[in-house]
Amino acid sequence: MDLFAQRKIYTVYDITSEIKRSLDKLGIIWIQGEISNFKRHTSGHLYFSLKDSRAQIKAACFKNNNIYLKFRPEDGMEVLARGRLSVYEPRGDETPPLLAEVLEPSAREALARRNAAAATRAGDSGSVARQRRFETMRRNVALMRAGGGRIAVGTDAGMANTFHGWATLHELKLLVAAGLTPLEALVAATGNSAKAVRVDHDRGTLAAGKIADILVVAGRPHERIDEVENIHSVYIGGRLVDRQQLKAAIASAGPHPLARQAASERLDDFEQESGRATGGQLWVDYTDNGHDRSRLMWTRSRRAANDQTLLAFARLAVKDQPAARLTLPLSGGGLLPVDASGFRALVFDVRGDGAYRVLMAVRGRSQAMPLAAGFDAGPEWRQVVIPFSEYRGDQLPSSWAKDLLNVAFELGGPAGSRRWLEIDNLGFLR
Ligand SMILES: [Ca+2]
Repeated sequence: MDLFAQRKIYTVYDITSEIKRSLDKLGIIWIQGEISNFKRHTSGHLYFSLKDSRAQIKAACFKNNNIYLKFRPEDGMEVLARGRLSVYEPRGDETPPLLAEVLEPSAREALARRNAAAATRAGDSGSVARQRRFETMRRNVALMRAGGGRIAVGTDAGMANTFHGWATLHELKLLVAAGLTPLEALVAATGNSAKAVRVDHDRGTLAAGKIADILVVAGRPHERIDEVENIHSVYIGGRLVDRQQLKAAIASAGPHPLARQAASERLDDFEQESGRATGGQLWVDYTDNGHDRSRLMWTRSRRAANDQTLLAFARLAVKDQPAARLTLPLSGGGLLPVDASGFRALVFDVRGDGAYRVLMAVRGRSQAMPLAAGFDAGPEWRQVVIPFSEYRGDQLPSSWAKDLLNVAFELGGPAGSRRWLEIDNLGFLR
C-alpha cells in the first residue's frame, strides 16, 4: 500500500482558506466573556481578549462599529459581543479571530451597575442599615448551622433586582462566607431544598428513577465554591440544553424561537378528577380591574351521570365594558405556543343567556388585542362551531393559528348585569 498516495498535502494558503471557510459557516455569533488586555488604538479601533475561566480569544472592534458604543469597555467587564470569526490569509495568526460588530454589557453587568447607582442614590445611611441587616442574617445562618438546623436555598425568582439563576449561585458563596462548607452549601441548594418543599422523592439528589434536571460543573465546587459558576452543561428532564443557541436567542431582538407544541383535538371535557383540563392545564379566571370590579364564580357542574361541565356565573361591574373571562392556557403554564393550523374551527357544547365572545391570544401580540369571535347560547345545550375564519383582530398575521397561547370565554354585557355560561366538550375541529 502506498501511504504517500493517501496523504493530502495543503499549501499554507489552502489550509488558511479552509479554516476561513469553516469559520464563515458559523455566521454571526454571540460570545459572552470578560474583557482583558483592552487597548484603544490611536486609529480608533479597539483590541482586547474575551475570556472565561478556561479559555480566551482575541478580538477587535473596528472604529466604524465602536463609535456607537453606549458604554466604556474596560478590563474585567463582562460583555456580550456579536460578530464573526475570521482569519486574514496574509497575516494568519496576527489578526484577532473575533471581529465584533456589536458590544454590550452582559445583563448581569448592567444589573450590577444599576444596583451600584441605586446604592449611591440611597446614600450612606441606607447602605449602613443594609450592611447591618446583612451581617445579622449572616450570623443567623452561622447560629442555625451550629444548632444543627437544616439550611435550604430558596428560589430567587420574583426577587427584585436579582439576576435570576446566577443570584442562587451567588447565594451559595454567601452561605460559605457565613460558615458553611462548600459541600454543605451545595447540599443546601439541592437535597435540602427538595426536602424543604417535599419533592425529594423525585428531585434533589442523583439517583436512578429521579428527574434528571442536572447542572454539570467543571471543577471541584465541593471544595471551592467559586467553581460552581463554571457551568459545563445543563440537562433538563435528561435532555442536554443547547446553551449557545439559548444565549443567541436571549440576545436576539426578535421573539424567542420557542418550540411549538402540536395542538390536541380535545381541550377539555371536564371529566379529569384533578380538575385540570385534558392536557393537564389549569383554567384561569380574569375580571376587569378597579374599585367596582366584576365578580366571577365558576365550578364543575353535572350534565348527566358521569358527565361534567364548567359552569360560570358573573356579576358585571358598574362601568363601561365590564368583563369576566375564563381562560384555558393551551400548554402548561401558557408559555409554549401551540400549533392548531391543522384544524379549522373551535368547537364546544354550550348553554347560557345570550351573546358571548371567544378570545384567542397569539404569541407576539399584546394580550390586550386578542382575536375575537362572537356566539350565542340559550337555555338548551347546543354545539357551537366557530371556524378560524370568523376570528377578527387588527393586523392579524395569516399564520396566527400556528402560534396560539390560550383560549378564553368572555361573559360581557351591560354594567351591573348578571350572566351565566356553561360549557362542555371543548376542542378543535379538523
Ligand atoms: Ca363533560
